[in-house]
Amino acid sequence: MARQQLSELECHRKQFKPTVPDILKKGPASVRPKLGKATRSVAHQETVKKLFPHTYGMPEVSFTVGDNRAVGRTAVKIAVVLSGGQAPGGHNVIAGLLDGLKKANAKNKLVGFLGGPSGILENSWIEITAPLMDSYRNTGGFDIIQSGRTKIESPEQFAQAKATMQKNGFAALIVIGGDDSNTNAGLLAEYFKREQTGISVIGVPKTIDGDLKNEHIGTSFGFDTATKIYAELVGNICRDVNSARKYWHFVRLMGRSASHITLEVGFKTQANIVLVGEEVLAKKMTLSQVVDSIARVIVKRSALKKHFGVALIPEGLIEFIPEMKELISALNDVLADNEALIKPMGSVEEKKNLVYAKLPPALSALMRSLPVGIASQLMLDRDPHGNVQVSQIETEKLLVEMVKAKLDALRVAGSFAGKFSAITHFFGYEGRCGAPSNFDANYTYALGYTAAVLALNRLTGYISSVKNLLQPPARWTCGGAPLTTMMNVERRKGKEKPVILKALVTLEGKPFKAFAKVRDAWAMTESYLYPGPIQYFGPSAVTEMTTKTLQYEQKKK
Ligand code: FBP
Repeated sequence: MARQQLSELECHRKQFKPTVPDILKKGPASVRPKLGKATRSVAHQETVKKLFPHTYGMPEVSFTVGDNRAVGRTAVKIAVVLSGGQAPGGHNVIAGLLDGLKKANAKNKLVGFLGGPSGILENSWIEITAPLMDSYRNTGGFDIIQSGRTKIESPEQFAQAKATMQKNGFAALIVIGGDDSNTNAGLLAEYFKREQTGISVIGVPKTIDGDLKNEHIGTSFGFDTATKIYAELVGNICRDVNSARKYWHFVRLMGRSASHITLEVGFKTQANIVLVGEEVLAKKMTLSQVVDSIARVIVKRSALKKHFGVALIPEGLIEFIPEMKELISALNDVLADNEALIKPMGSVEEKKNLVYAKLPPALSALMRSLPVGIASQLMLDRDPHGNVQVSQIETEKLLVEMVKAKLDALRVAGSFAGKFSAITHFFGYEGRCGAPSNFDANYTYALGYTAAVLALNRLTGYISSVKNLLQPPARWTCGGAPLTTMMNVERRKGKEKPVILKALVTLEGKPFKAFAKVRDAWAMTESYLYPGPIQYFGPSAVTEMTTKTLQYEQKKK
């Protein structure tokens, strides 16, 4: 249903007209997809080729100007689905899609599956009409059709997806999702082609985590807005810290595995400590080495009478610490193998004792060394598959408790005489549904419009690719990249699976190198930056600003 009541900002924001890349301005009928070179997957080429016999090796597609009136001749119905975690800009992808489709032929229809991929299986959808769309333009969230994390995996589910698409006469499915959802889009495209359905599947790169990127995707949408929201909050904390000068704030930031969000927020605020999970892994650091590295900064600052500071911790840190990863995996096995024994146990203590006895001695000792609350959390918070829910572990609290213990030991040894009073935060959901920044509003609209052009041209197995992102939006280039080019083979749940390669922070990458040069200065000083709230109106220097990550990665020098 169209939303009746809008906030003041939403009313004004509704008027915002995304800048359409020049190539798309005259609509799908004036865009010709130009086929480039044949492609290959990033790794494991032979295996990926075997798994995708119908869609492997397809050429890259770039859009050029040209008469293409055929795309609007027959009216089509196209379906869209939002998959996985929310990311600012999802509604504008749908707006771009709708506008692209209607521009090609006013009789074209767009429908949205409800509640994520489960909507495909349950044949649950609504039509995205113009009035409905208009009340969601330039807004955050995925509430227009909601999202979900159901994975279409089994042969029965694939057949069900095909049945739904065919029964309703949908010519294409647009999957807006992260690496896993786009992997699924690639598998569906392959299946639909094998079954000769003629149904296209096109992906759109979404995730605040920023880890779905490669030579075809400069950034996933939502990263820009989410990091701006977190940076505003962290900047405010930095200013509070610098005013009160009595607390250390430990802030965990979302990002299931990659540390891009934390690094970007680090650039935007210049907090004293910025942990990067990928560096911890590269250096094979133990938990106690991570704790020591934090304690060192606290001790040094306290020697300057600075008993305060801000530390940023990526959500995925735990899994980058090799021994913790090992512990979590062993714990998953022990919990699964002993479920019958554990289930009837009354107290957590009883359960813990059993687990301590079953774990290999070194891991048992590690688990015993963890603060009581965290050890219990490891035992209790399990996902539907029975695995430890790593994203629920309060790493910021774990680190504060362990740092406290370390500082106490240093105090006894006479090497620390300062104060340490810590406050913890977790910023995650706060950033996922914010109103998209101008960058994300423009980018998502262009991604959606591009997806419409790809689908109208009956291409399949492609992801919408909008490039040249450091230029003004009018100069962005548009096209598609085959999903198979991004795939490699990884072990998932004990089986070899083709998956889109996740882009982690690399220590050789320009963003990390830039950070490594300045982090010591950030540690000892109060060079905090206060980015403030996202600006939607006003000088372009603030309204059109992109991320430091994108700038470091894409600037020529
Ligand atoms: P996507 O990769 O699906 O975009 O989701 C990312 C994310 O926001 C992570 O940052 C976070 O760890 C996770 O989702 C939280 O998931 P949930 O919404 O299921 O709690």
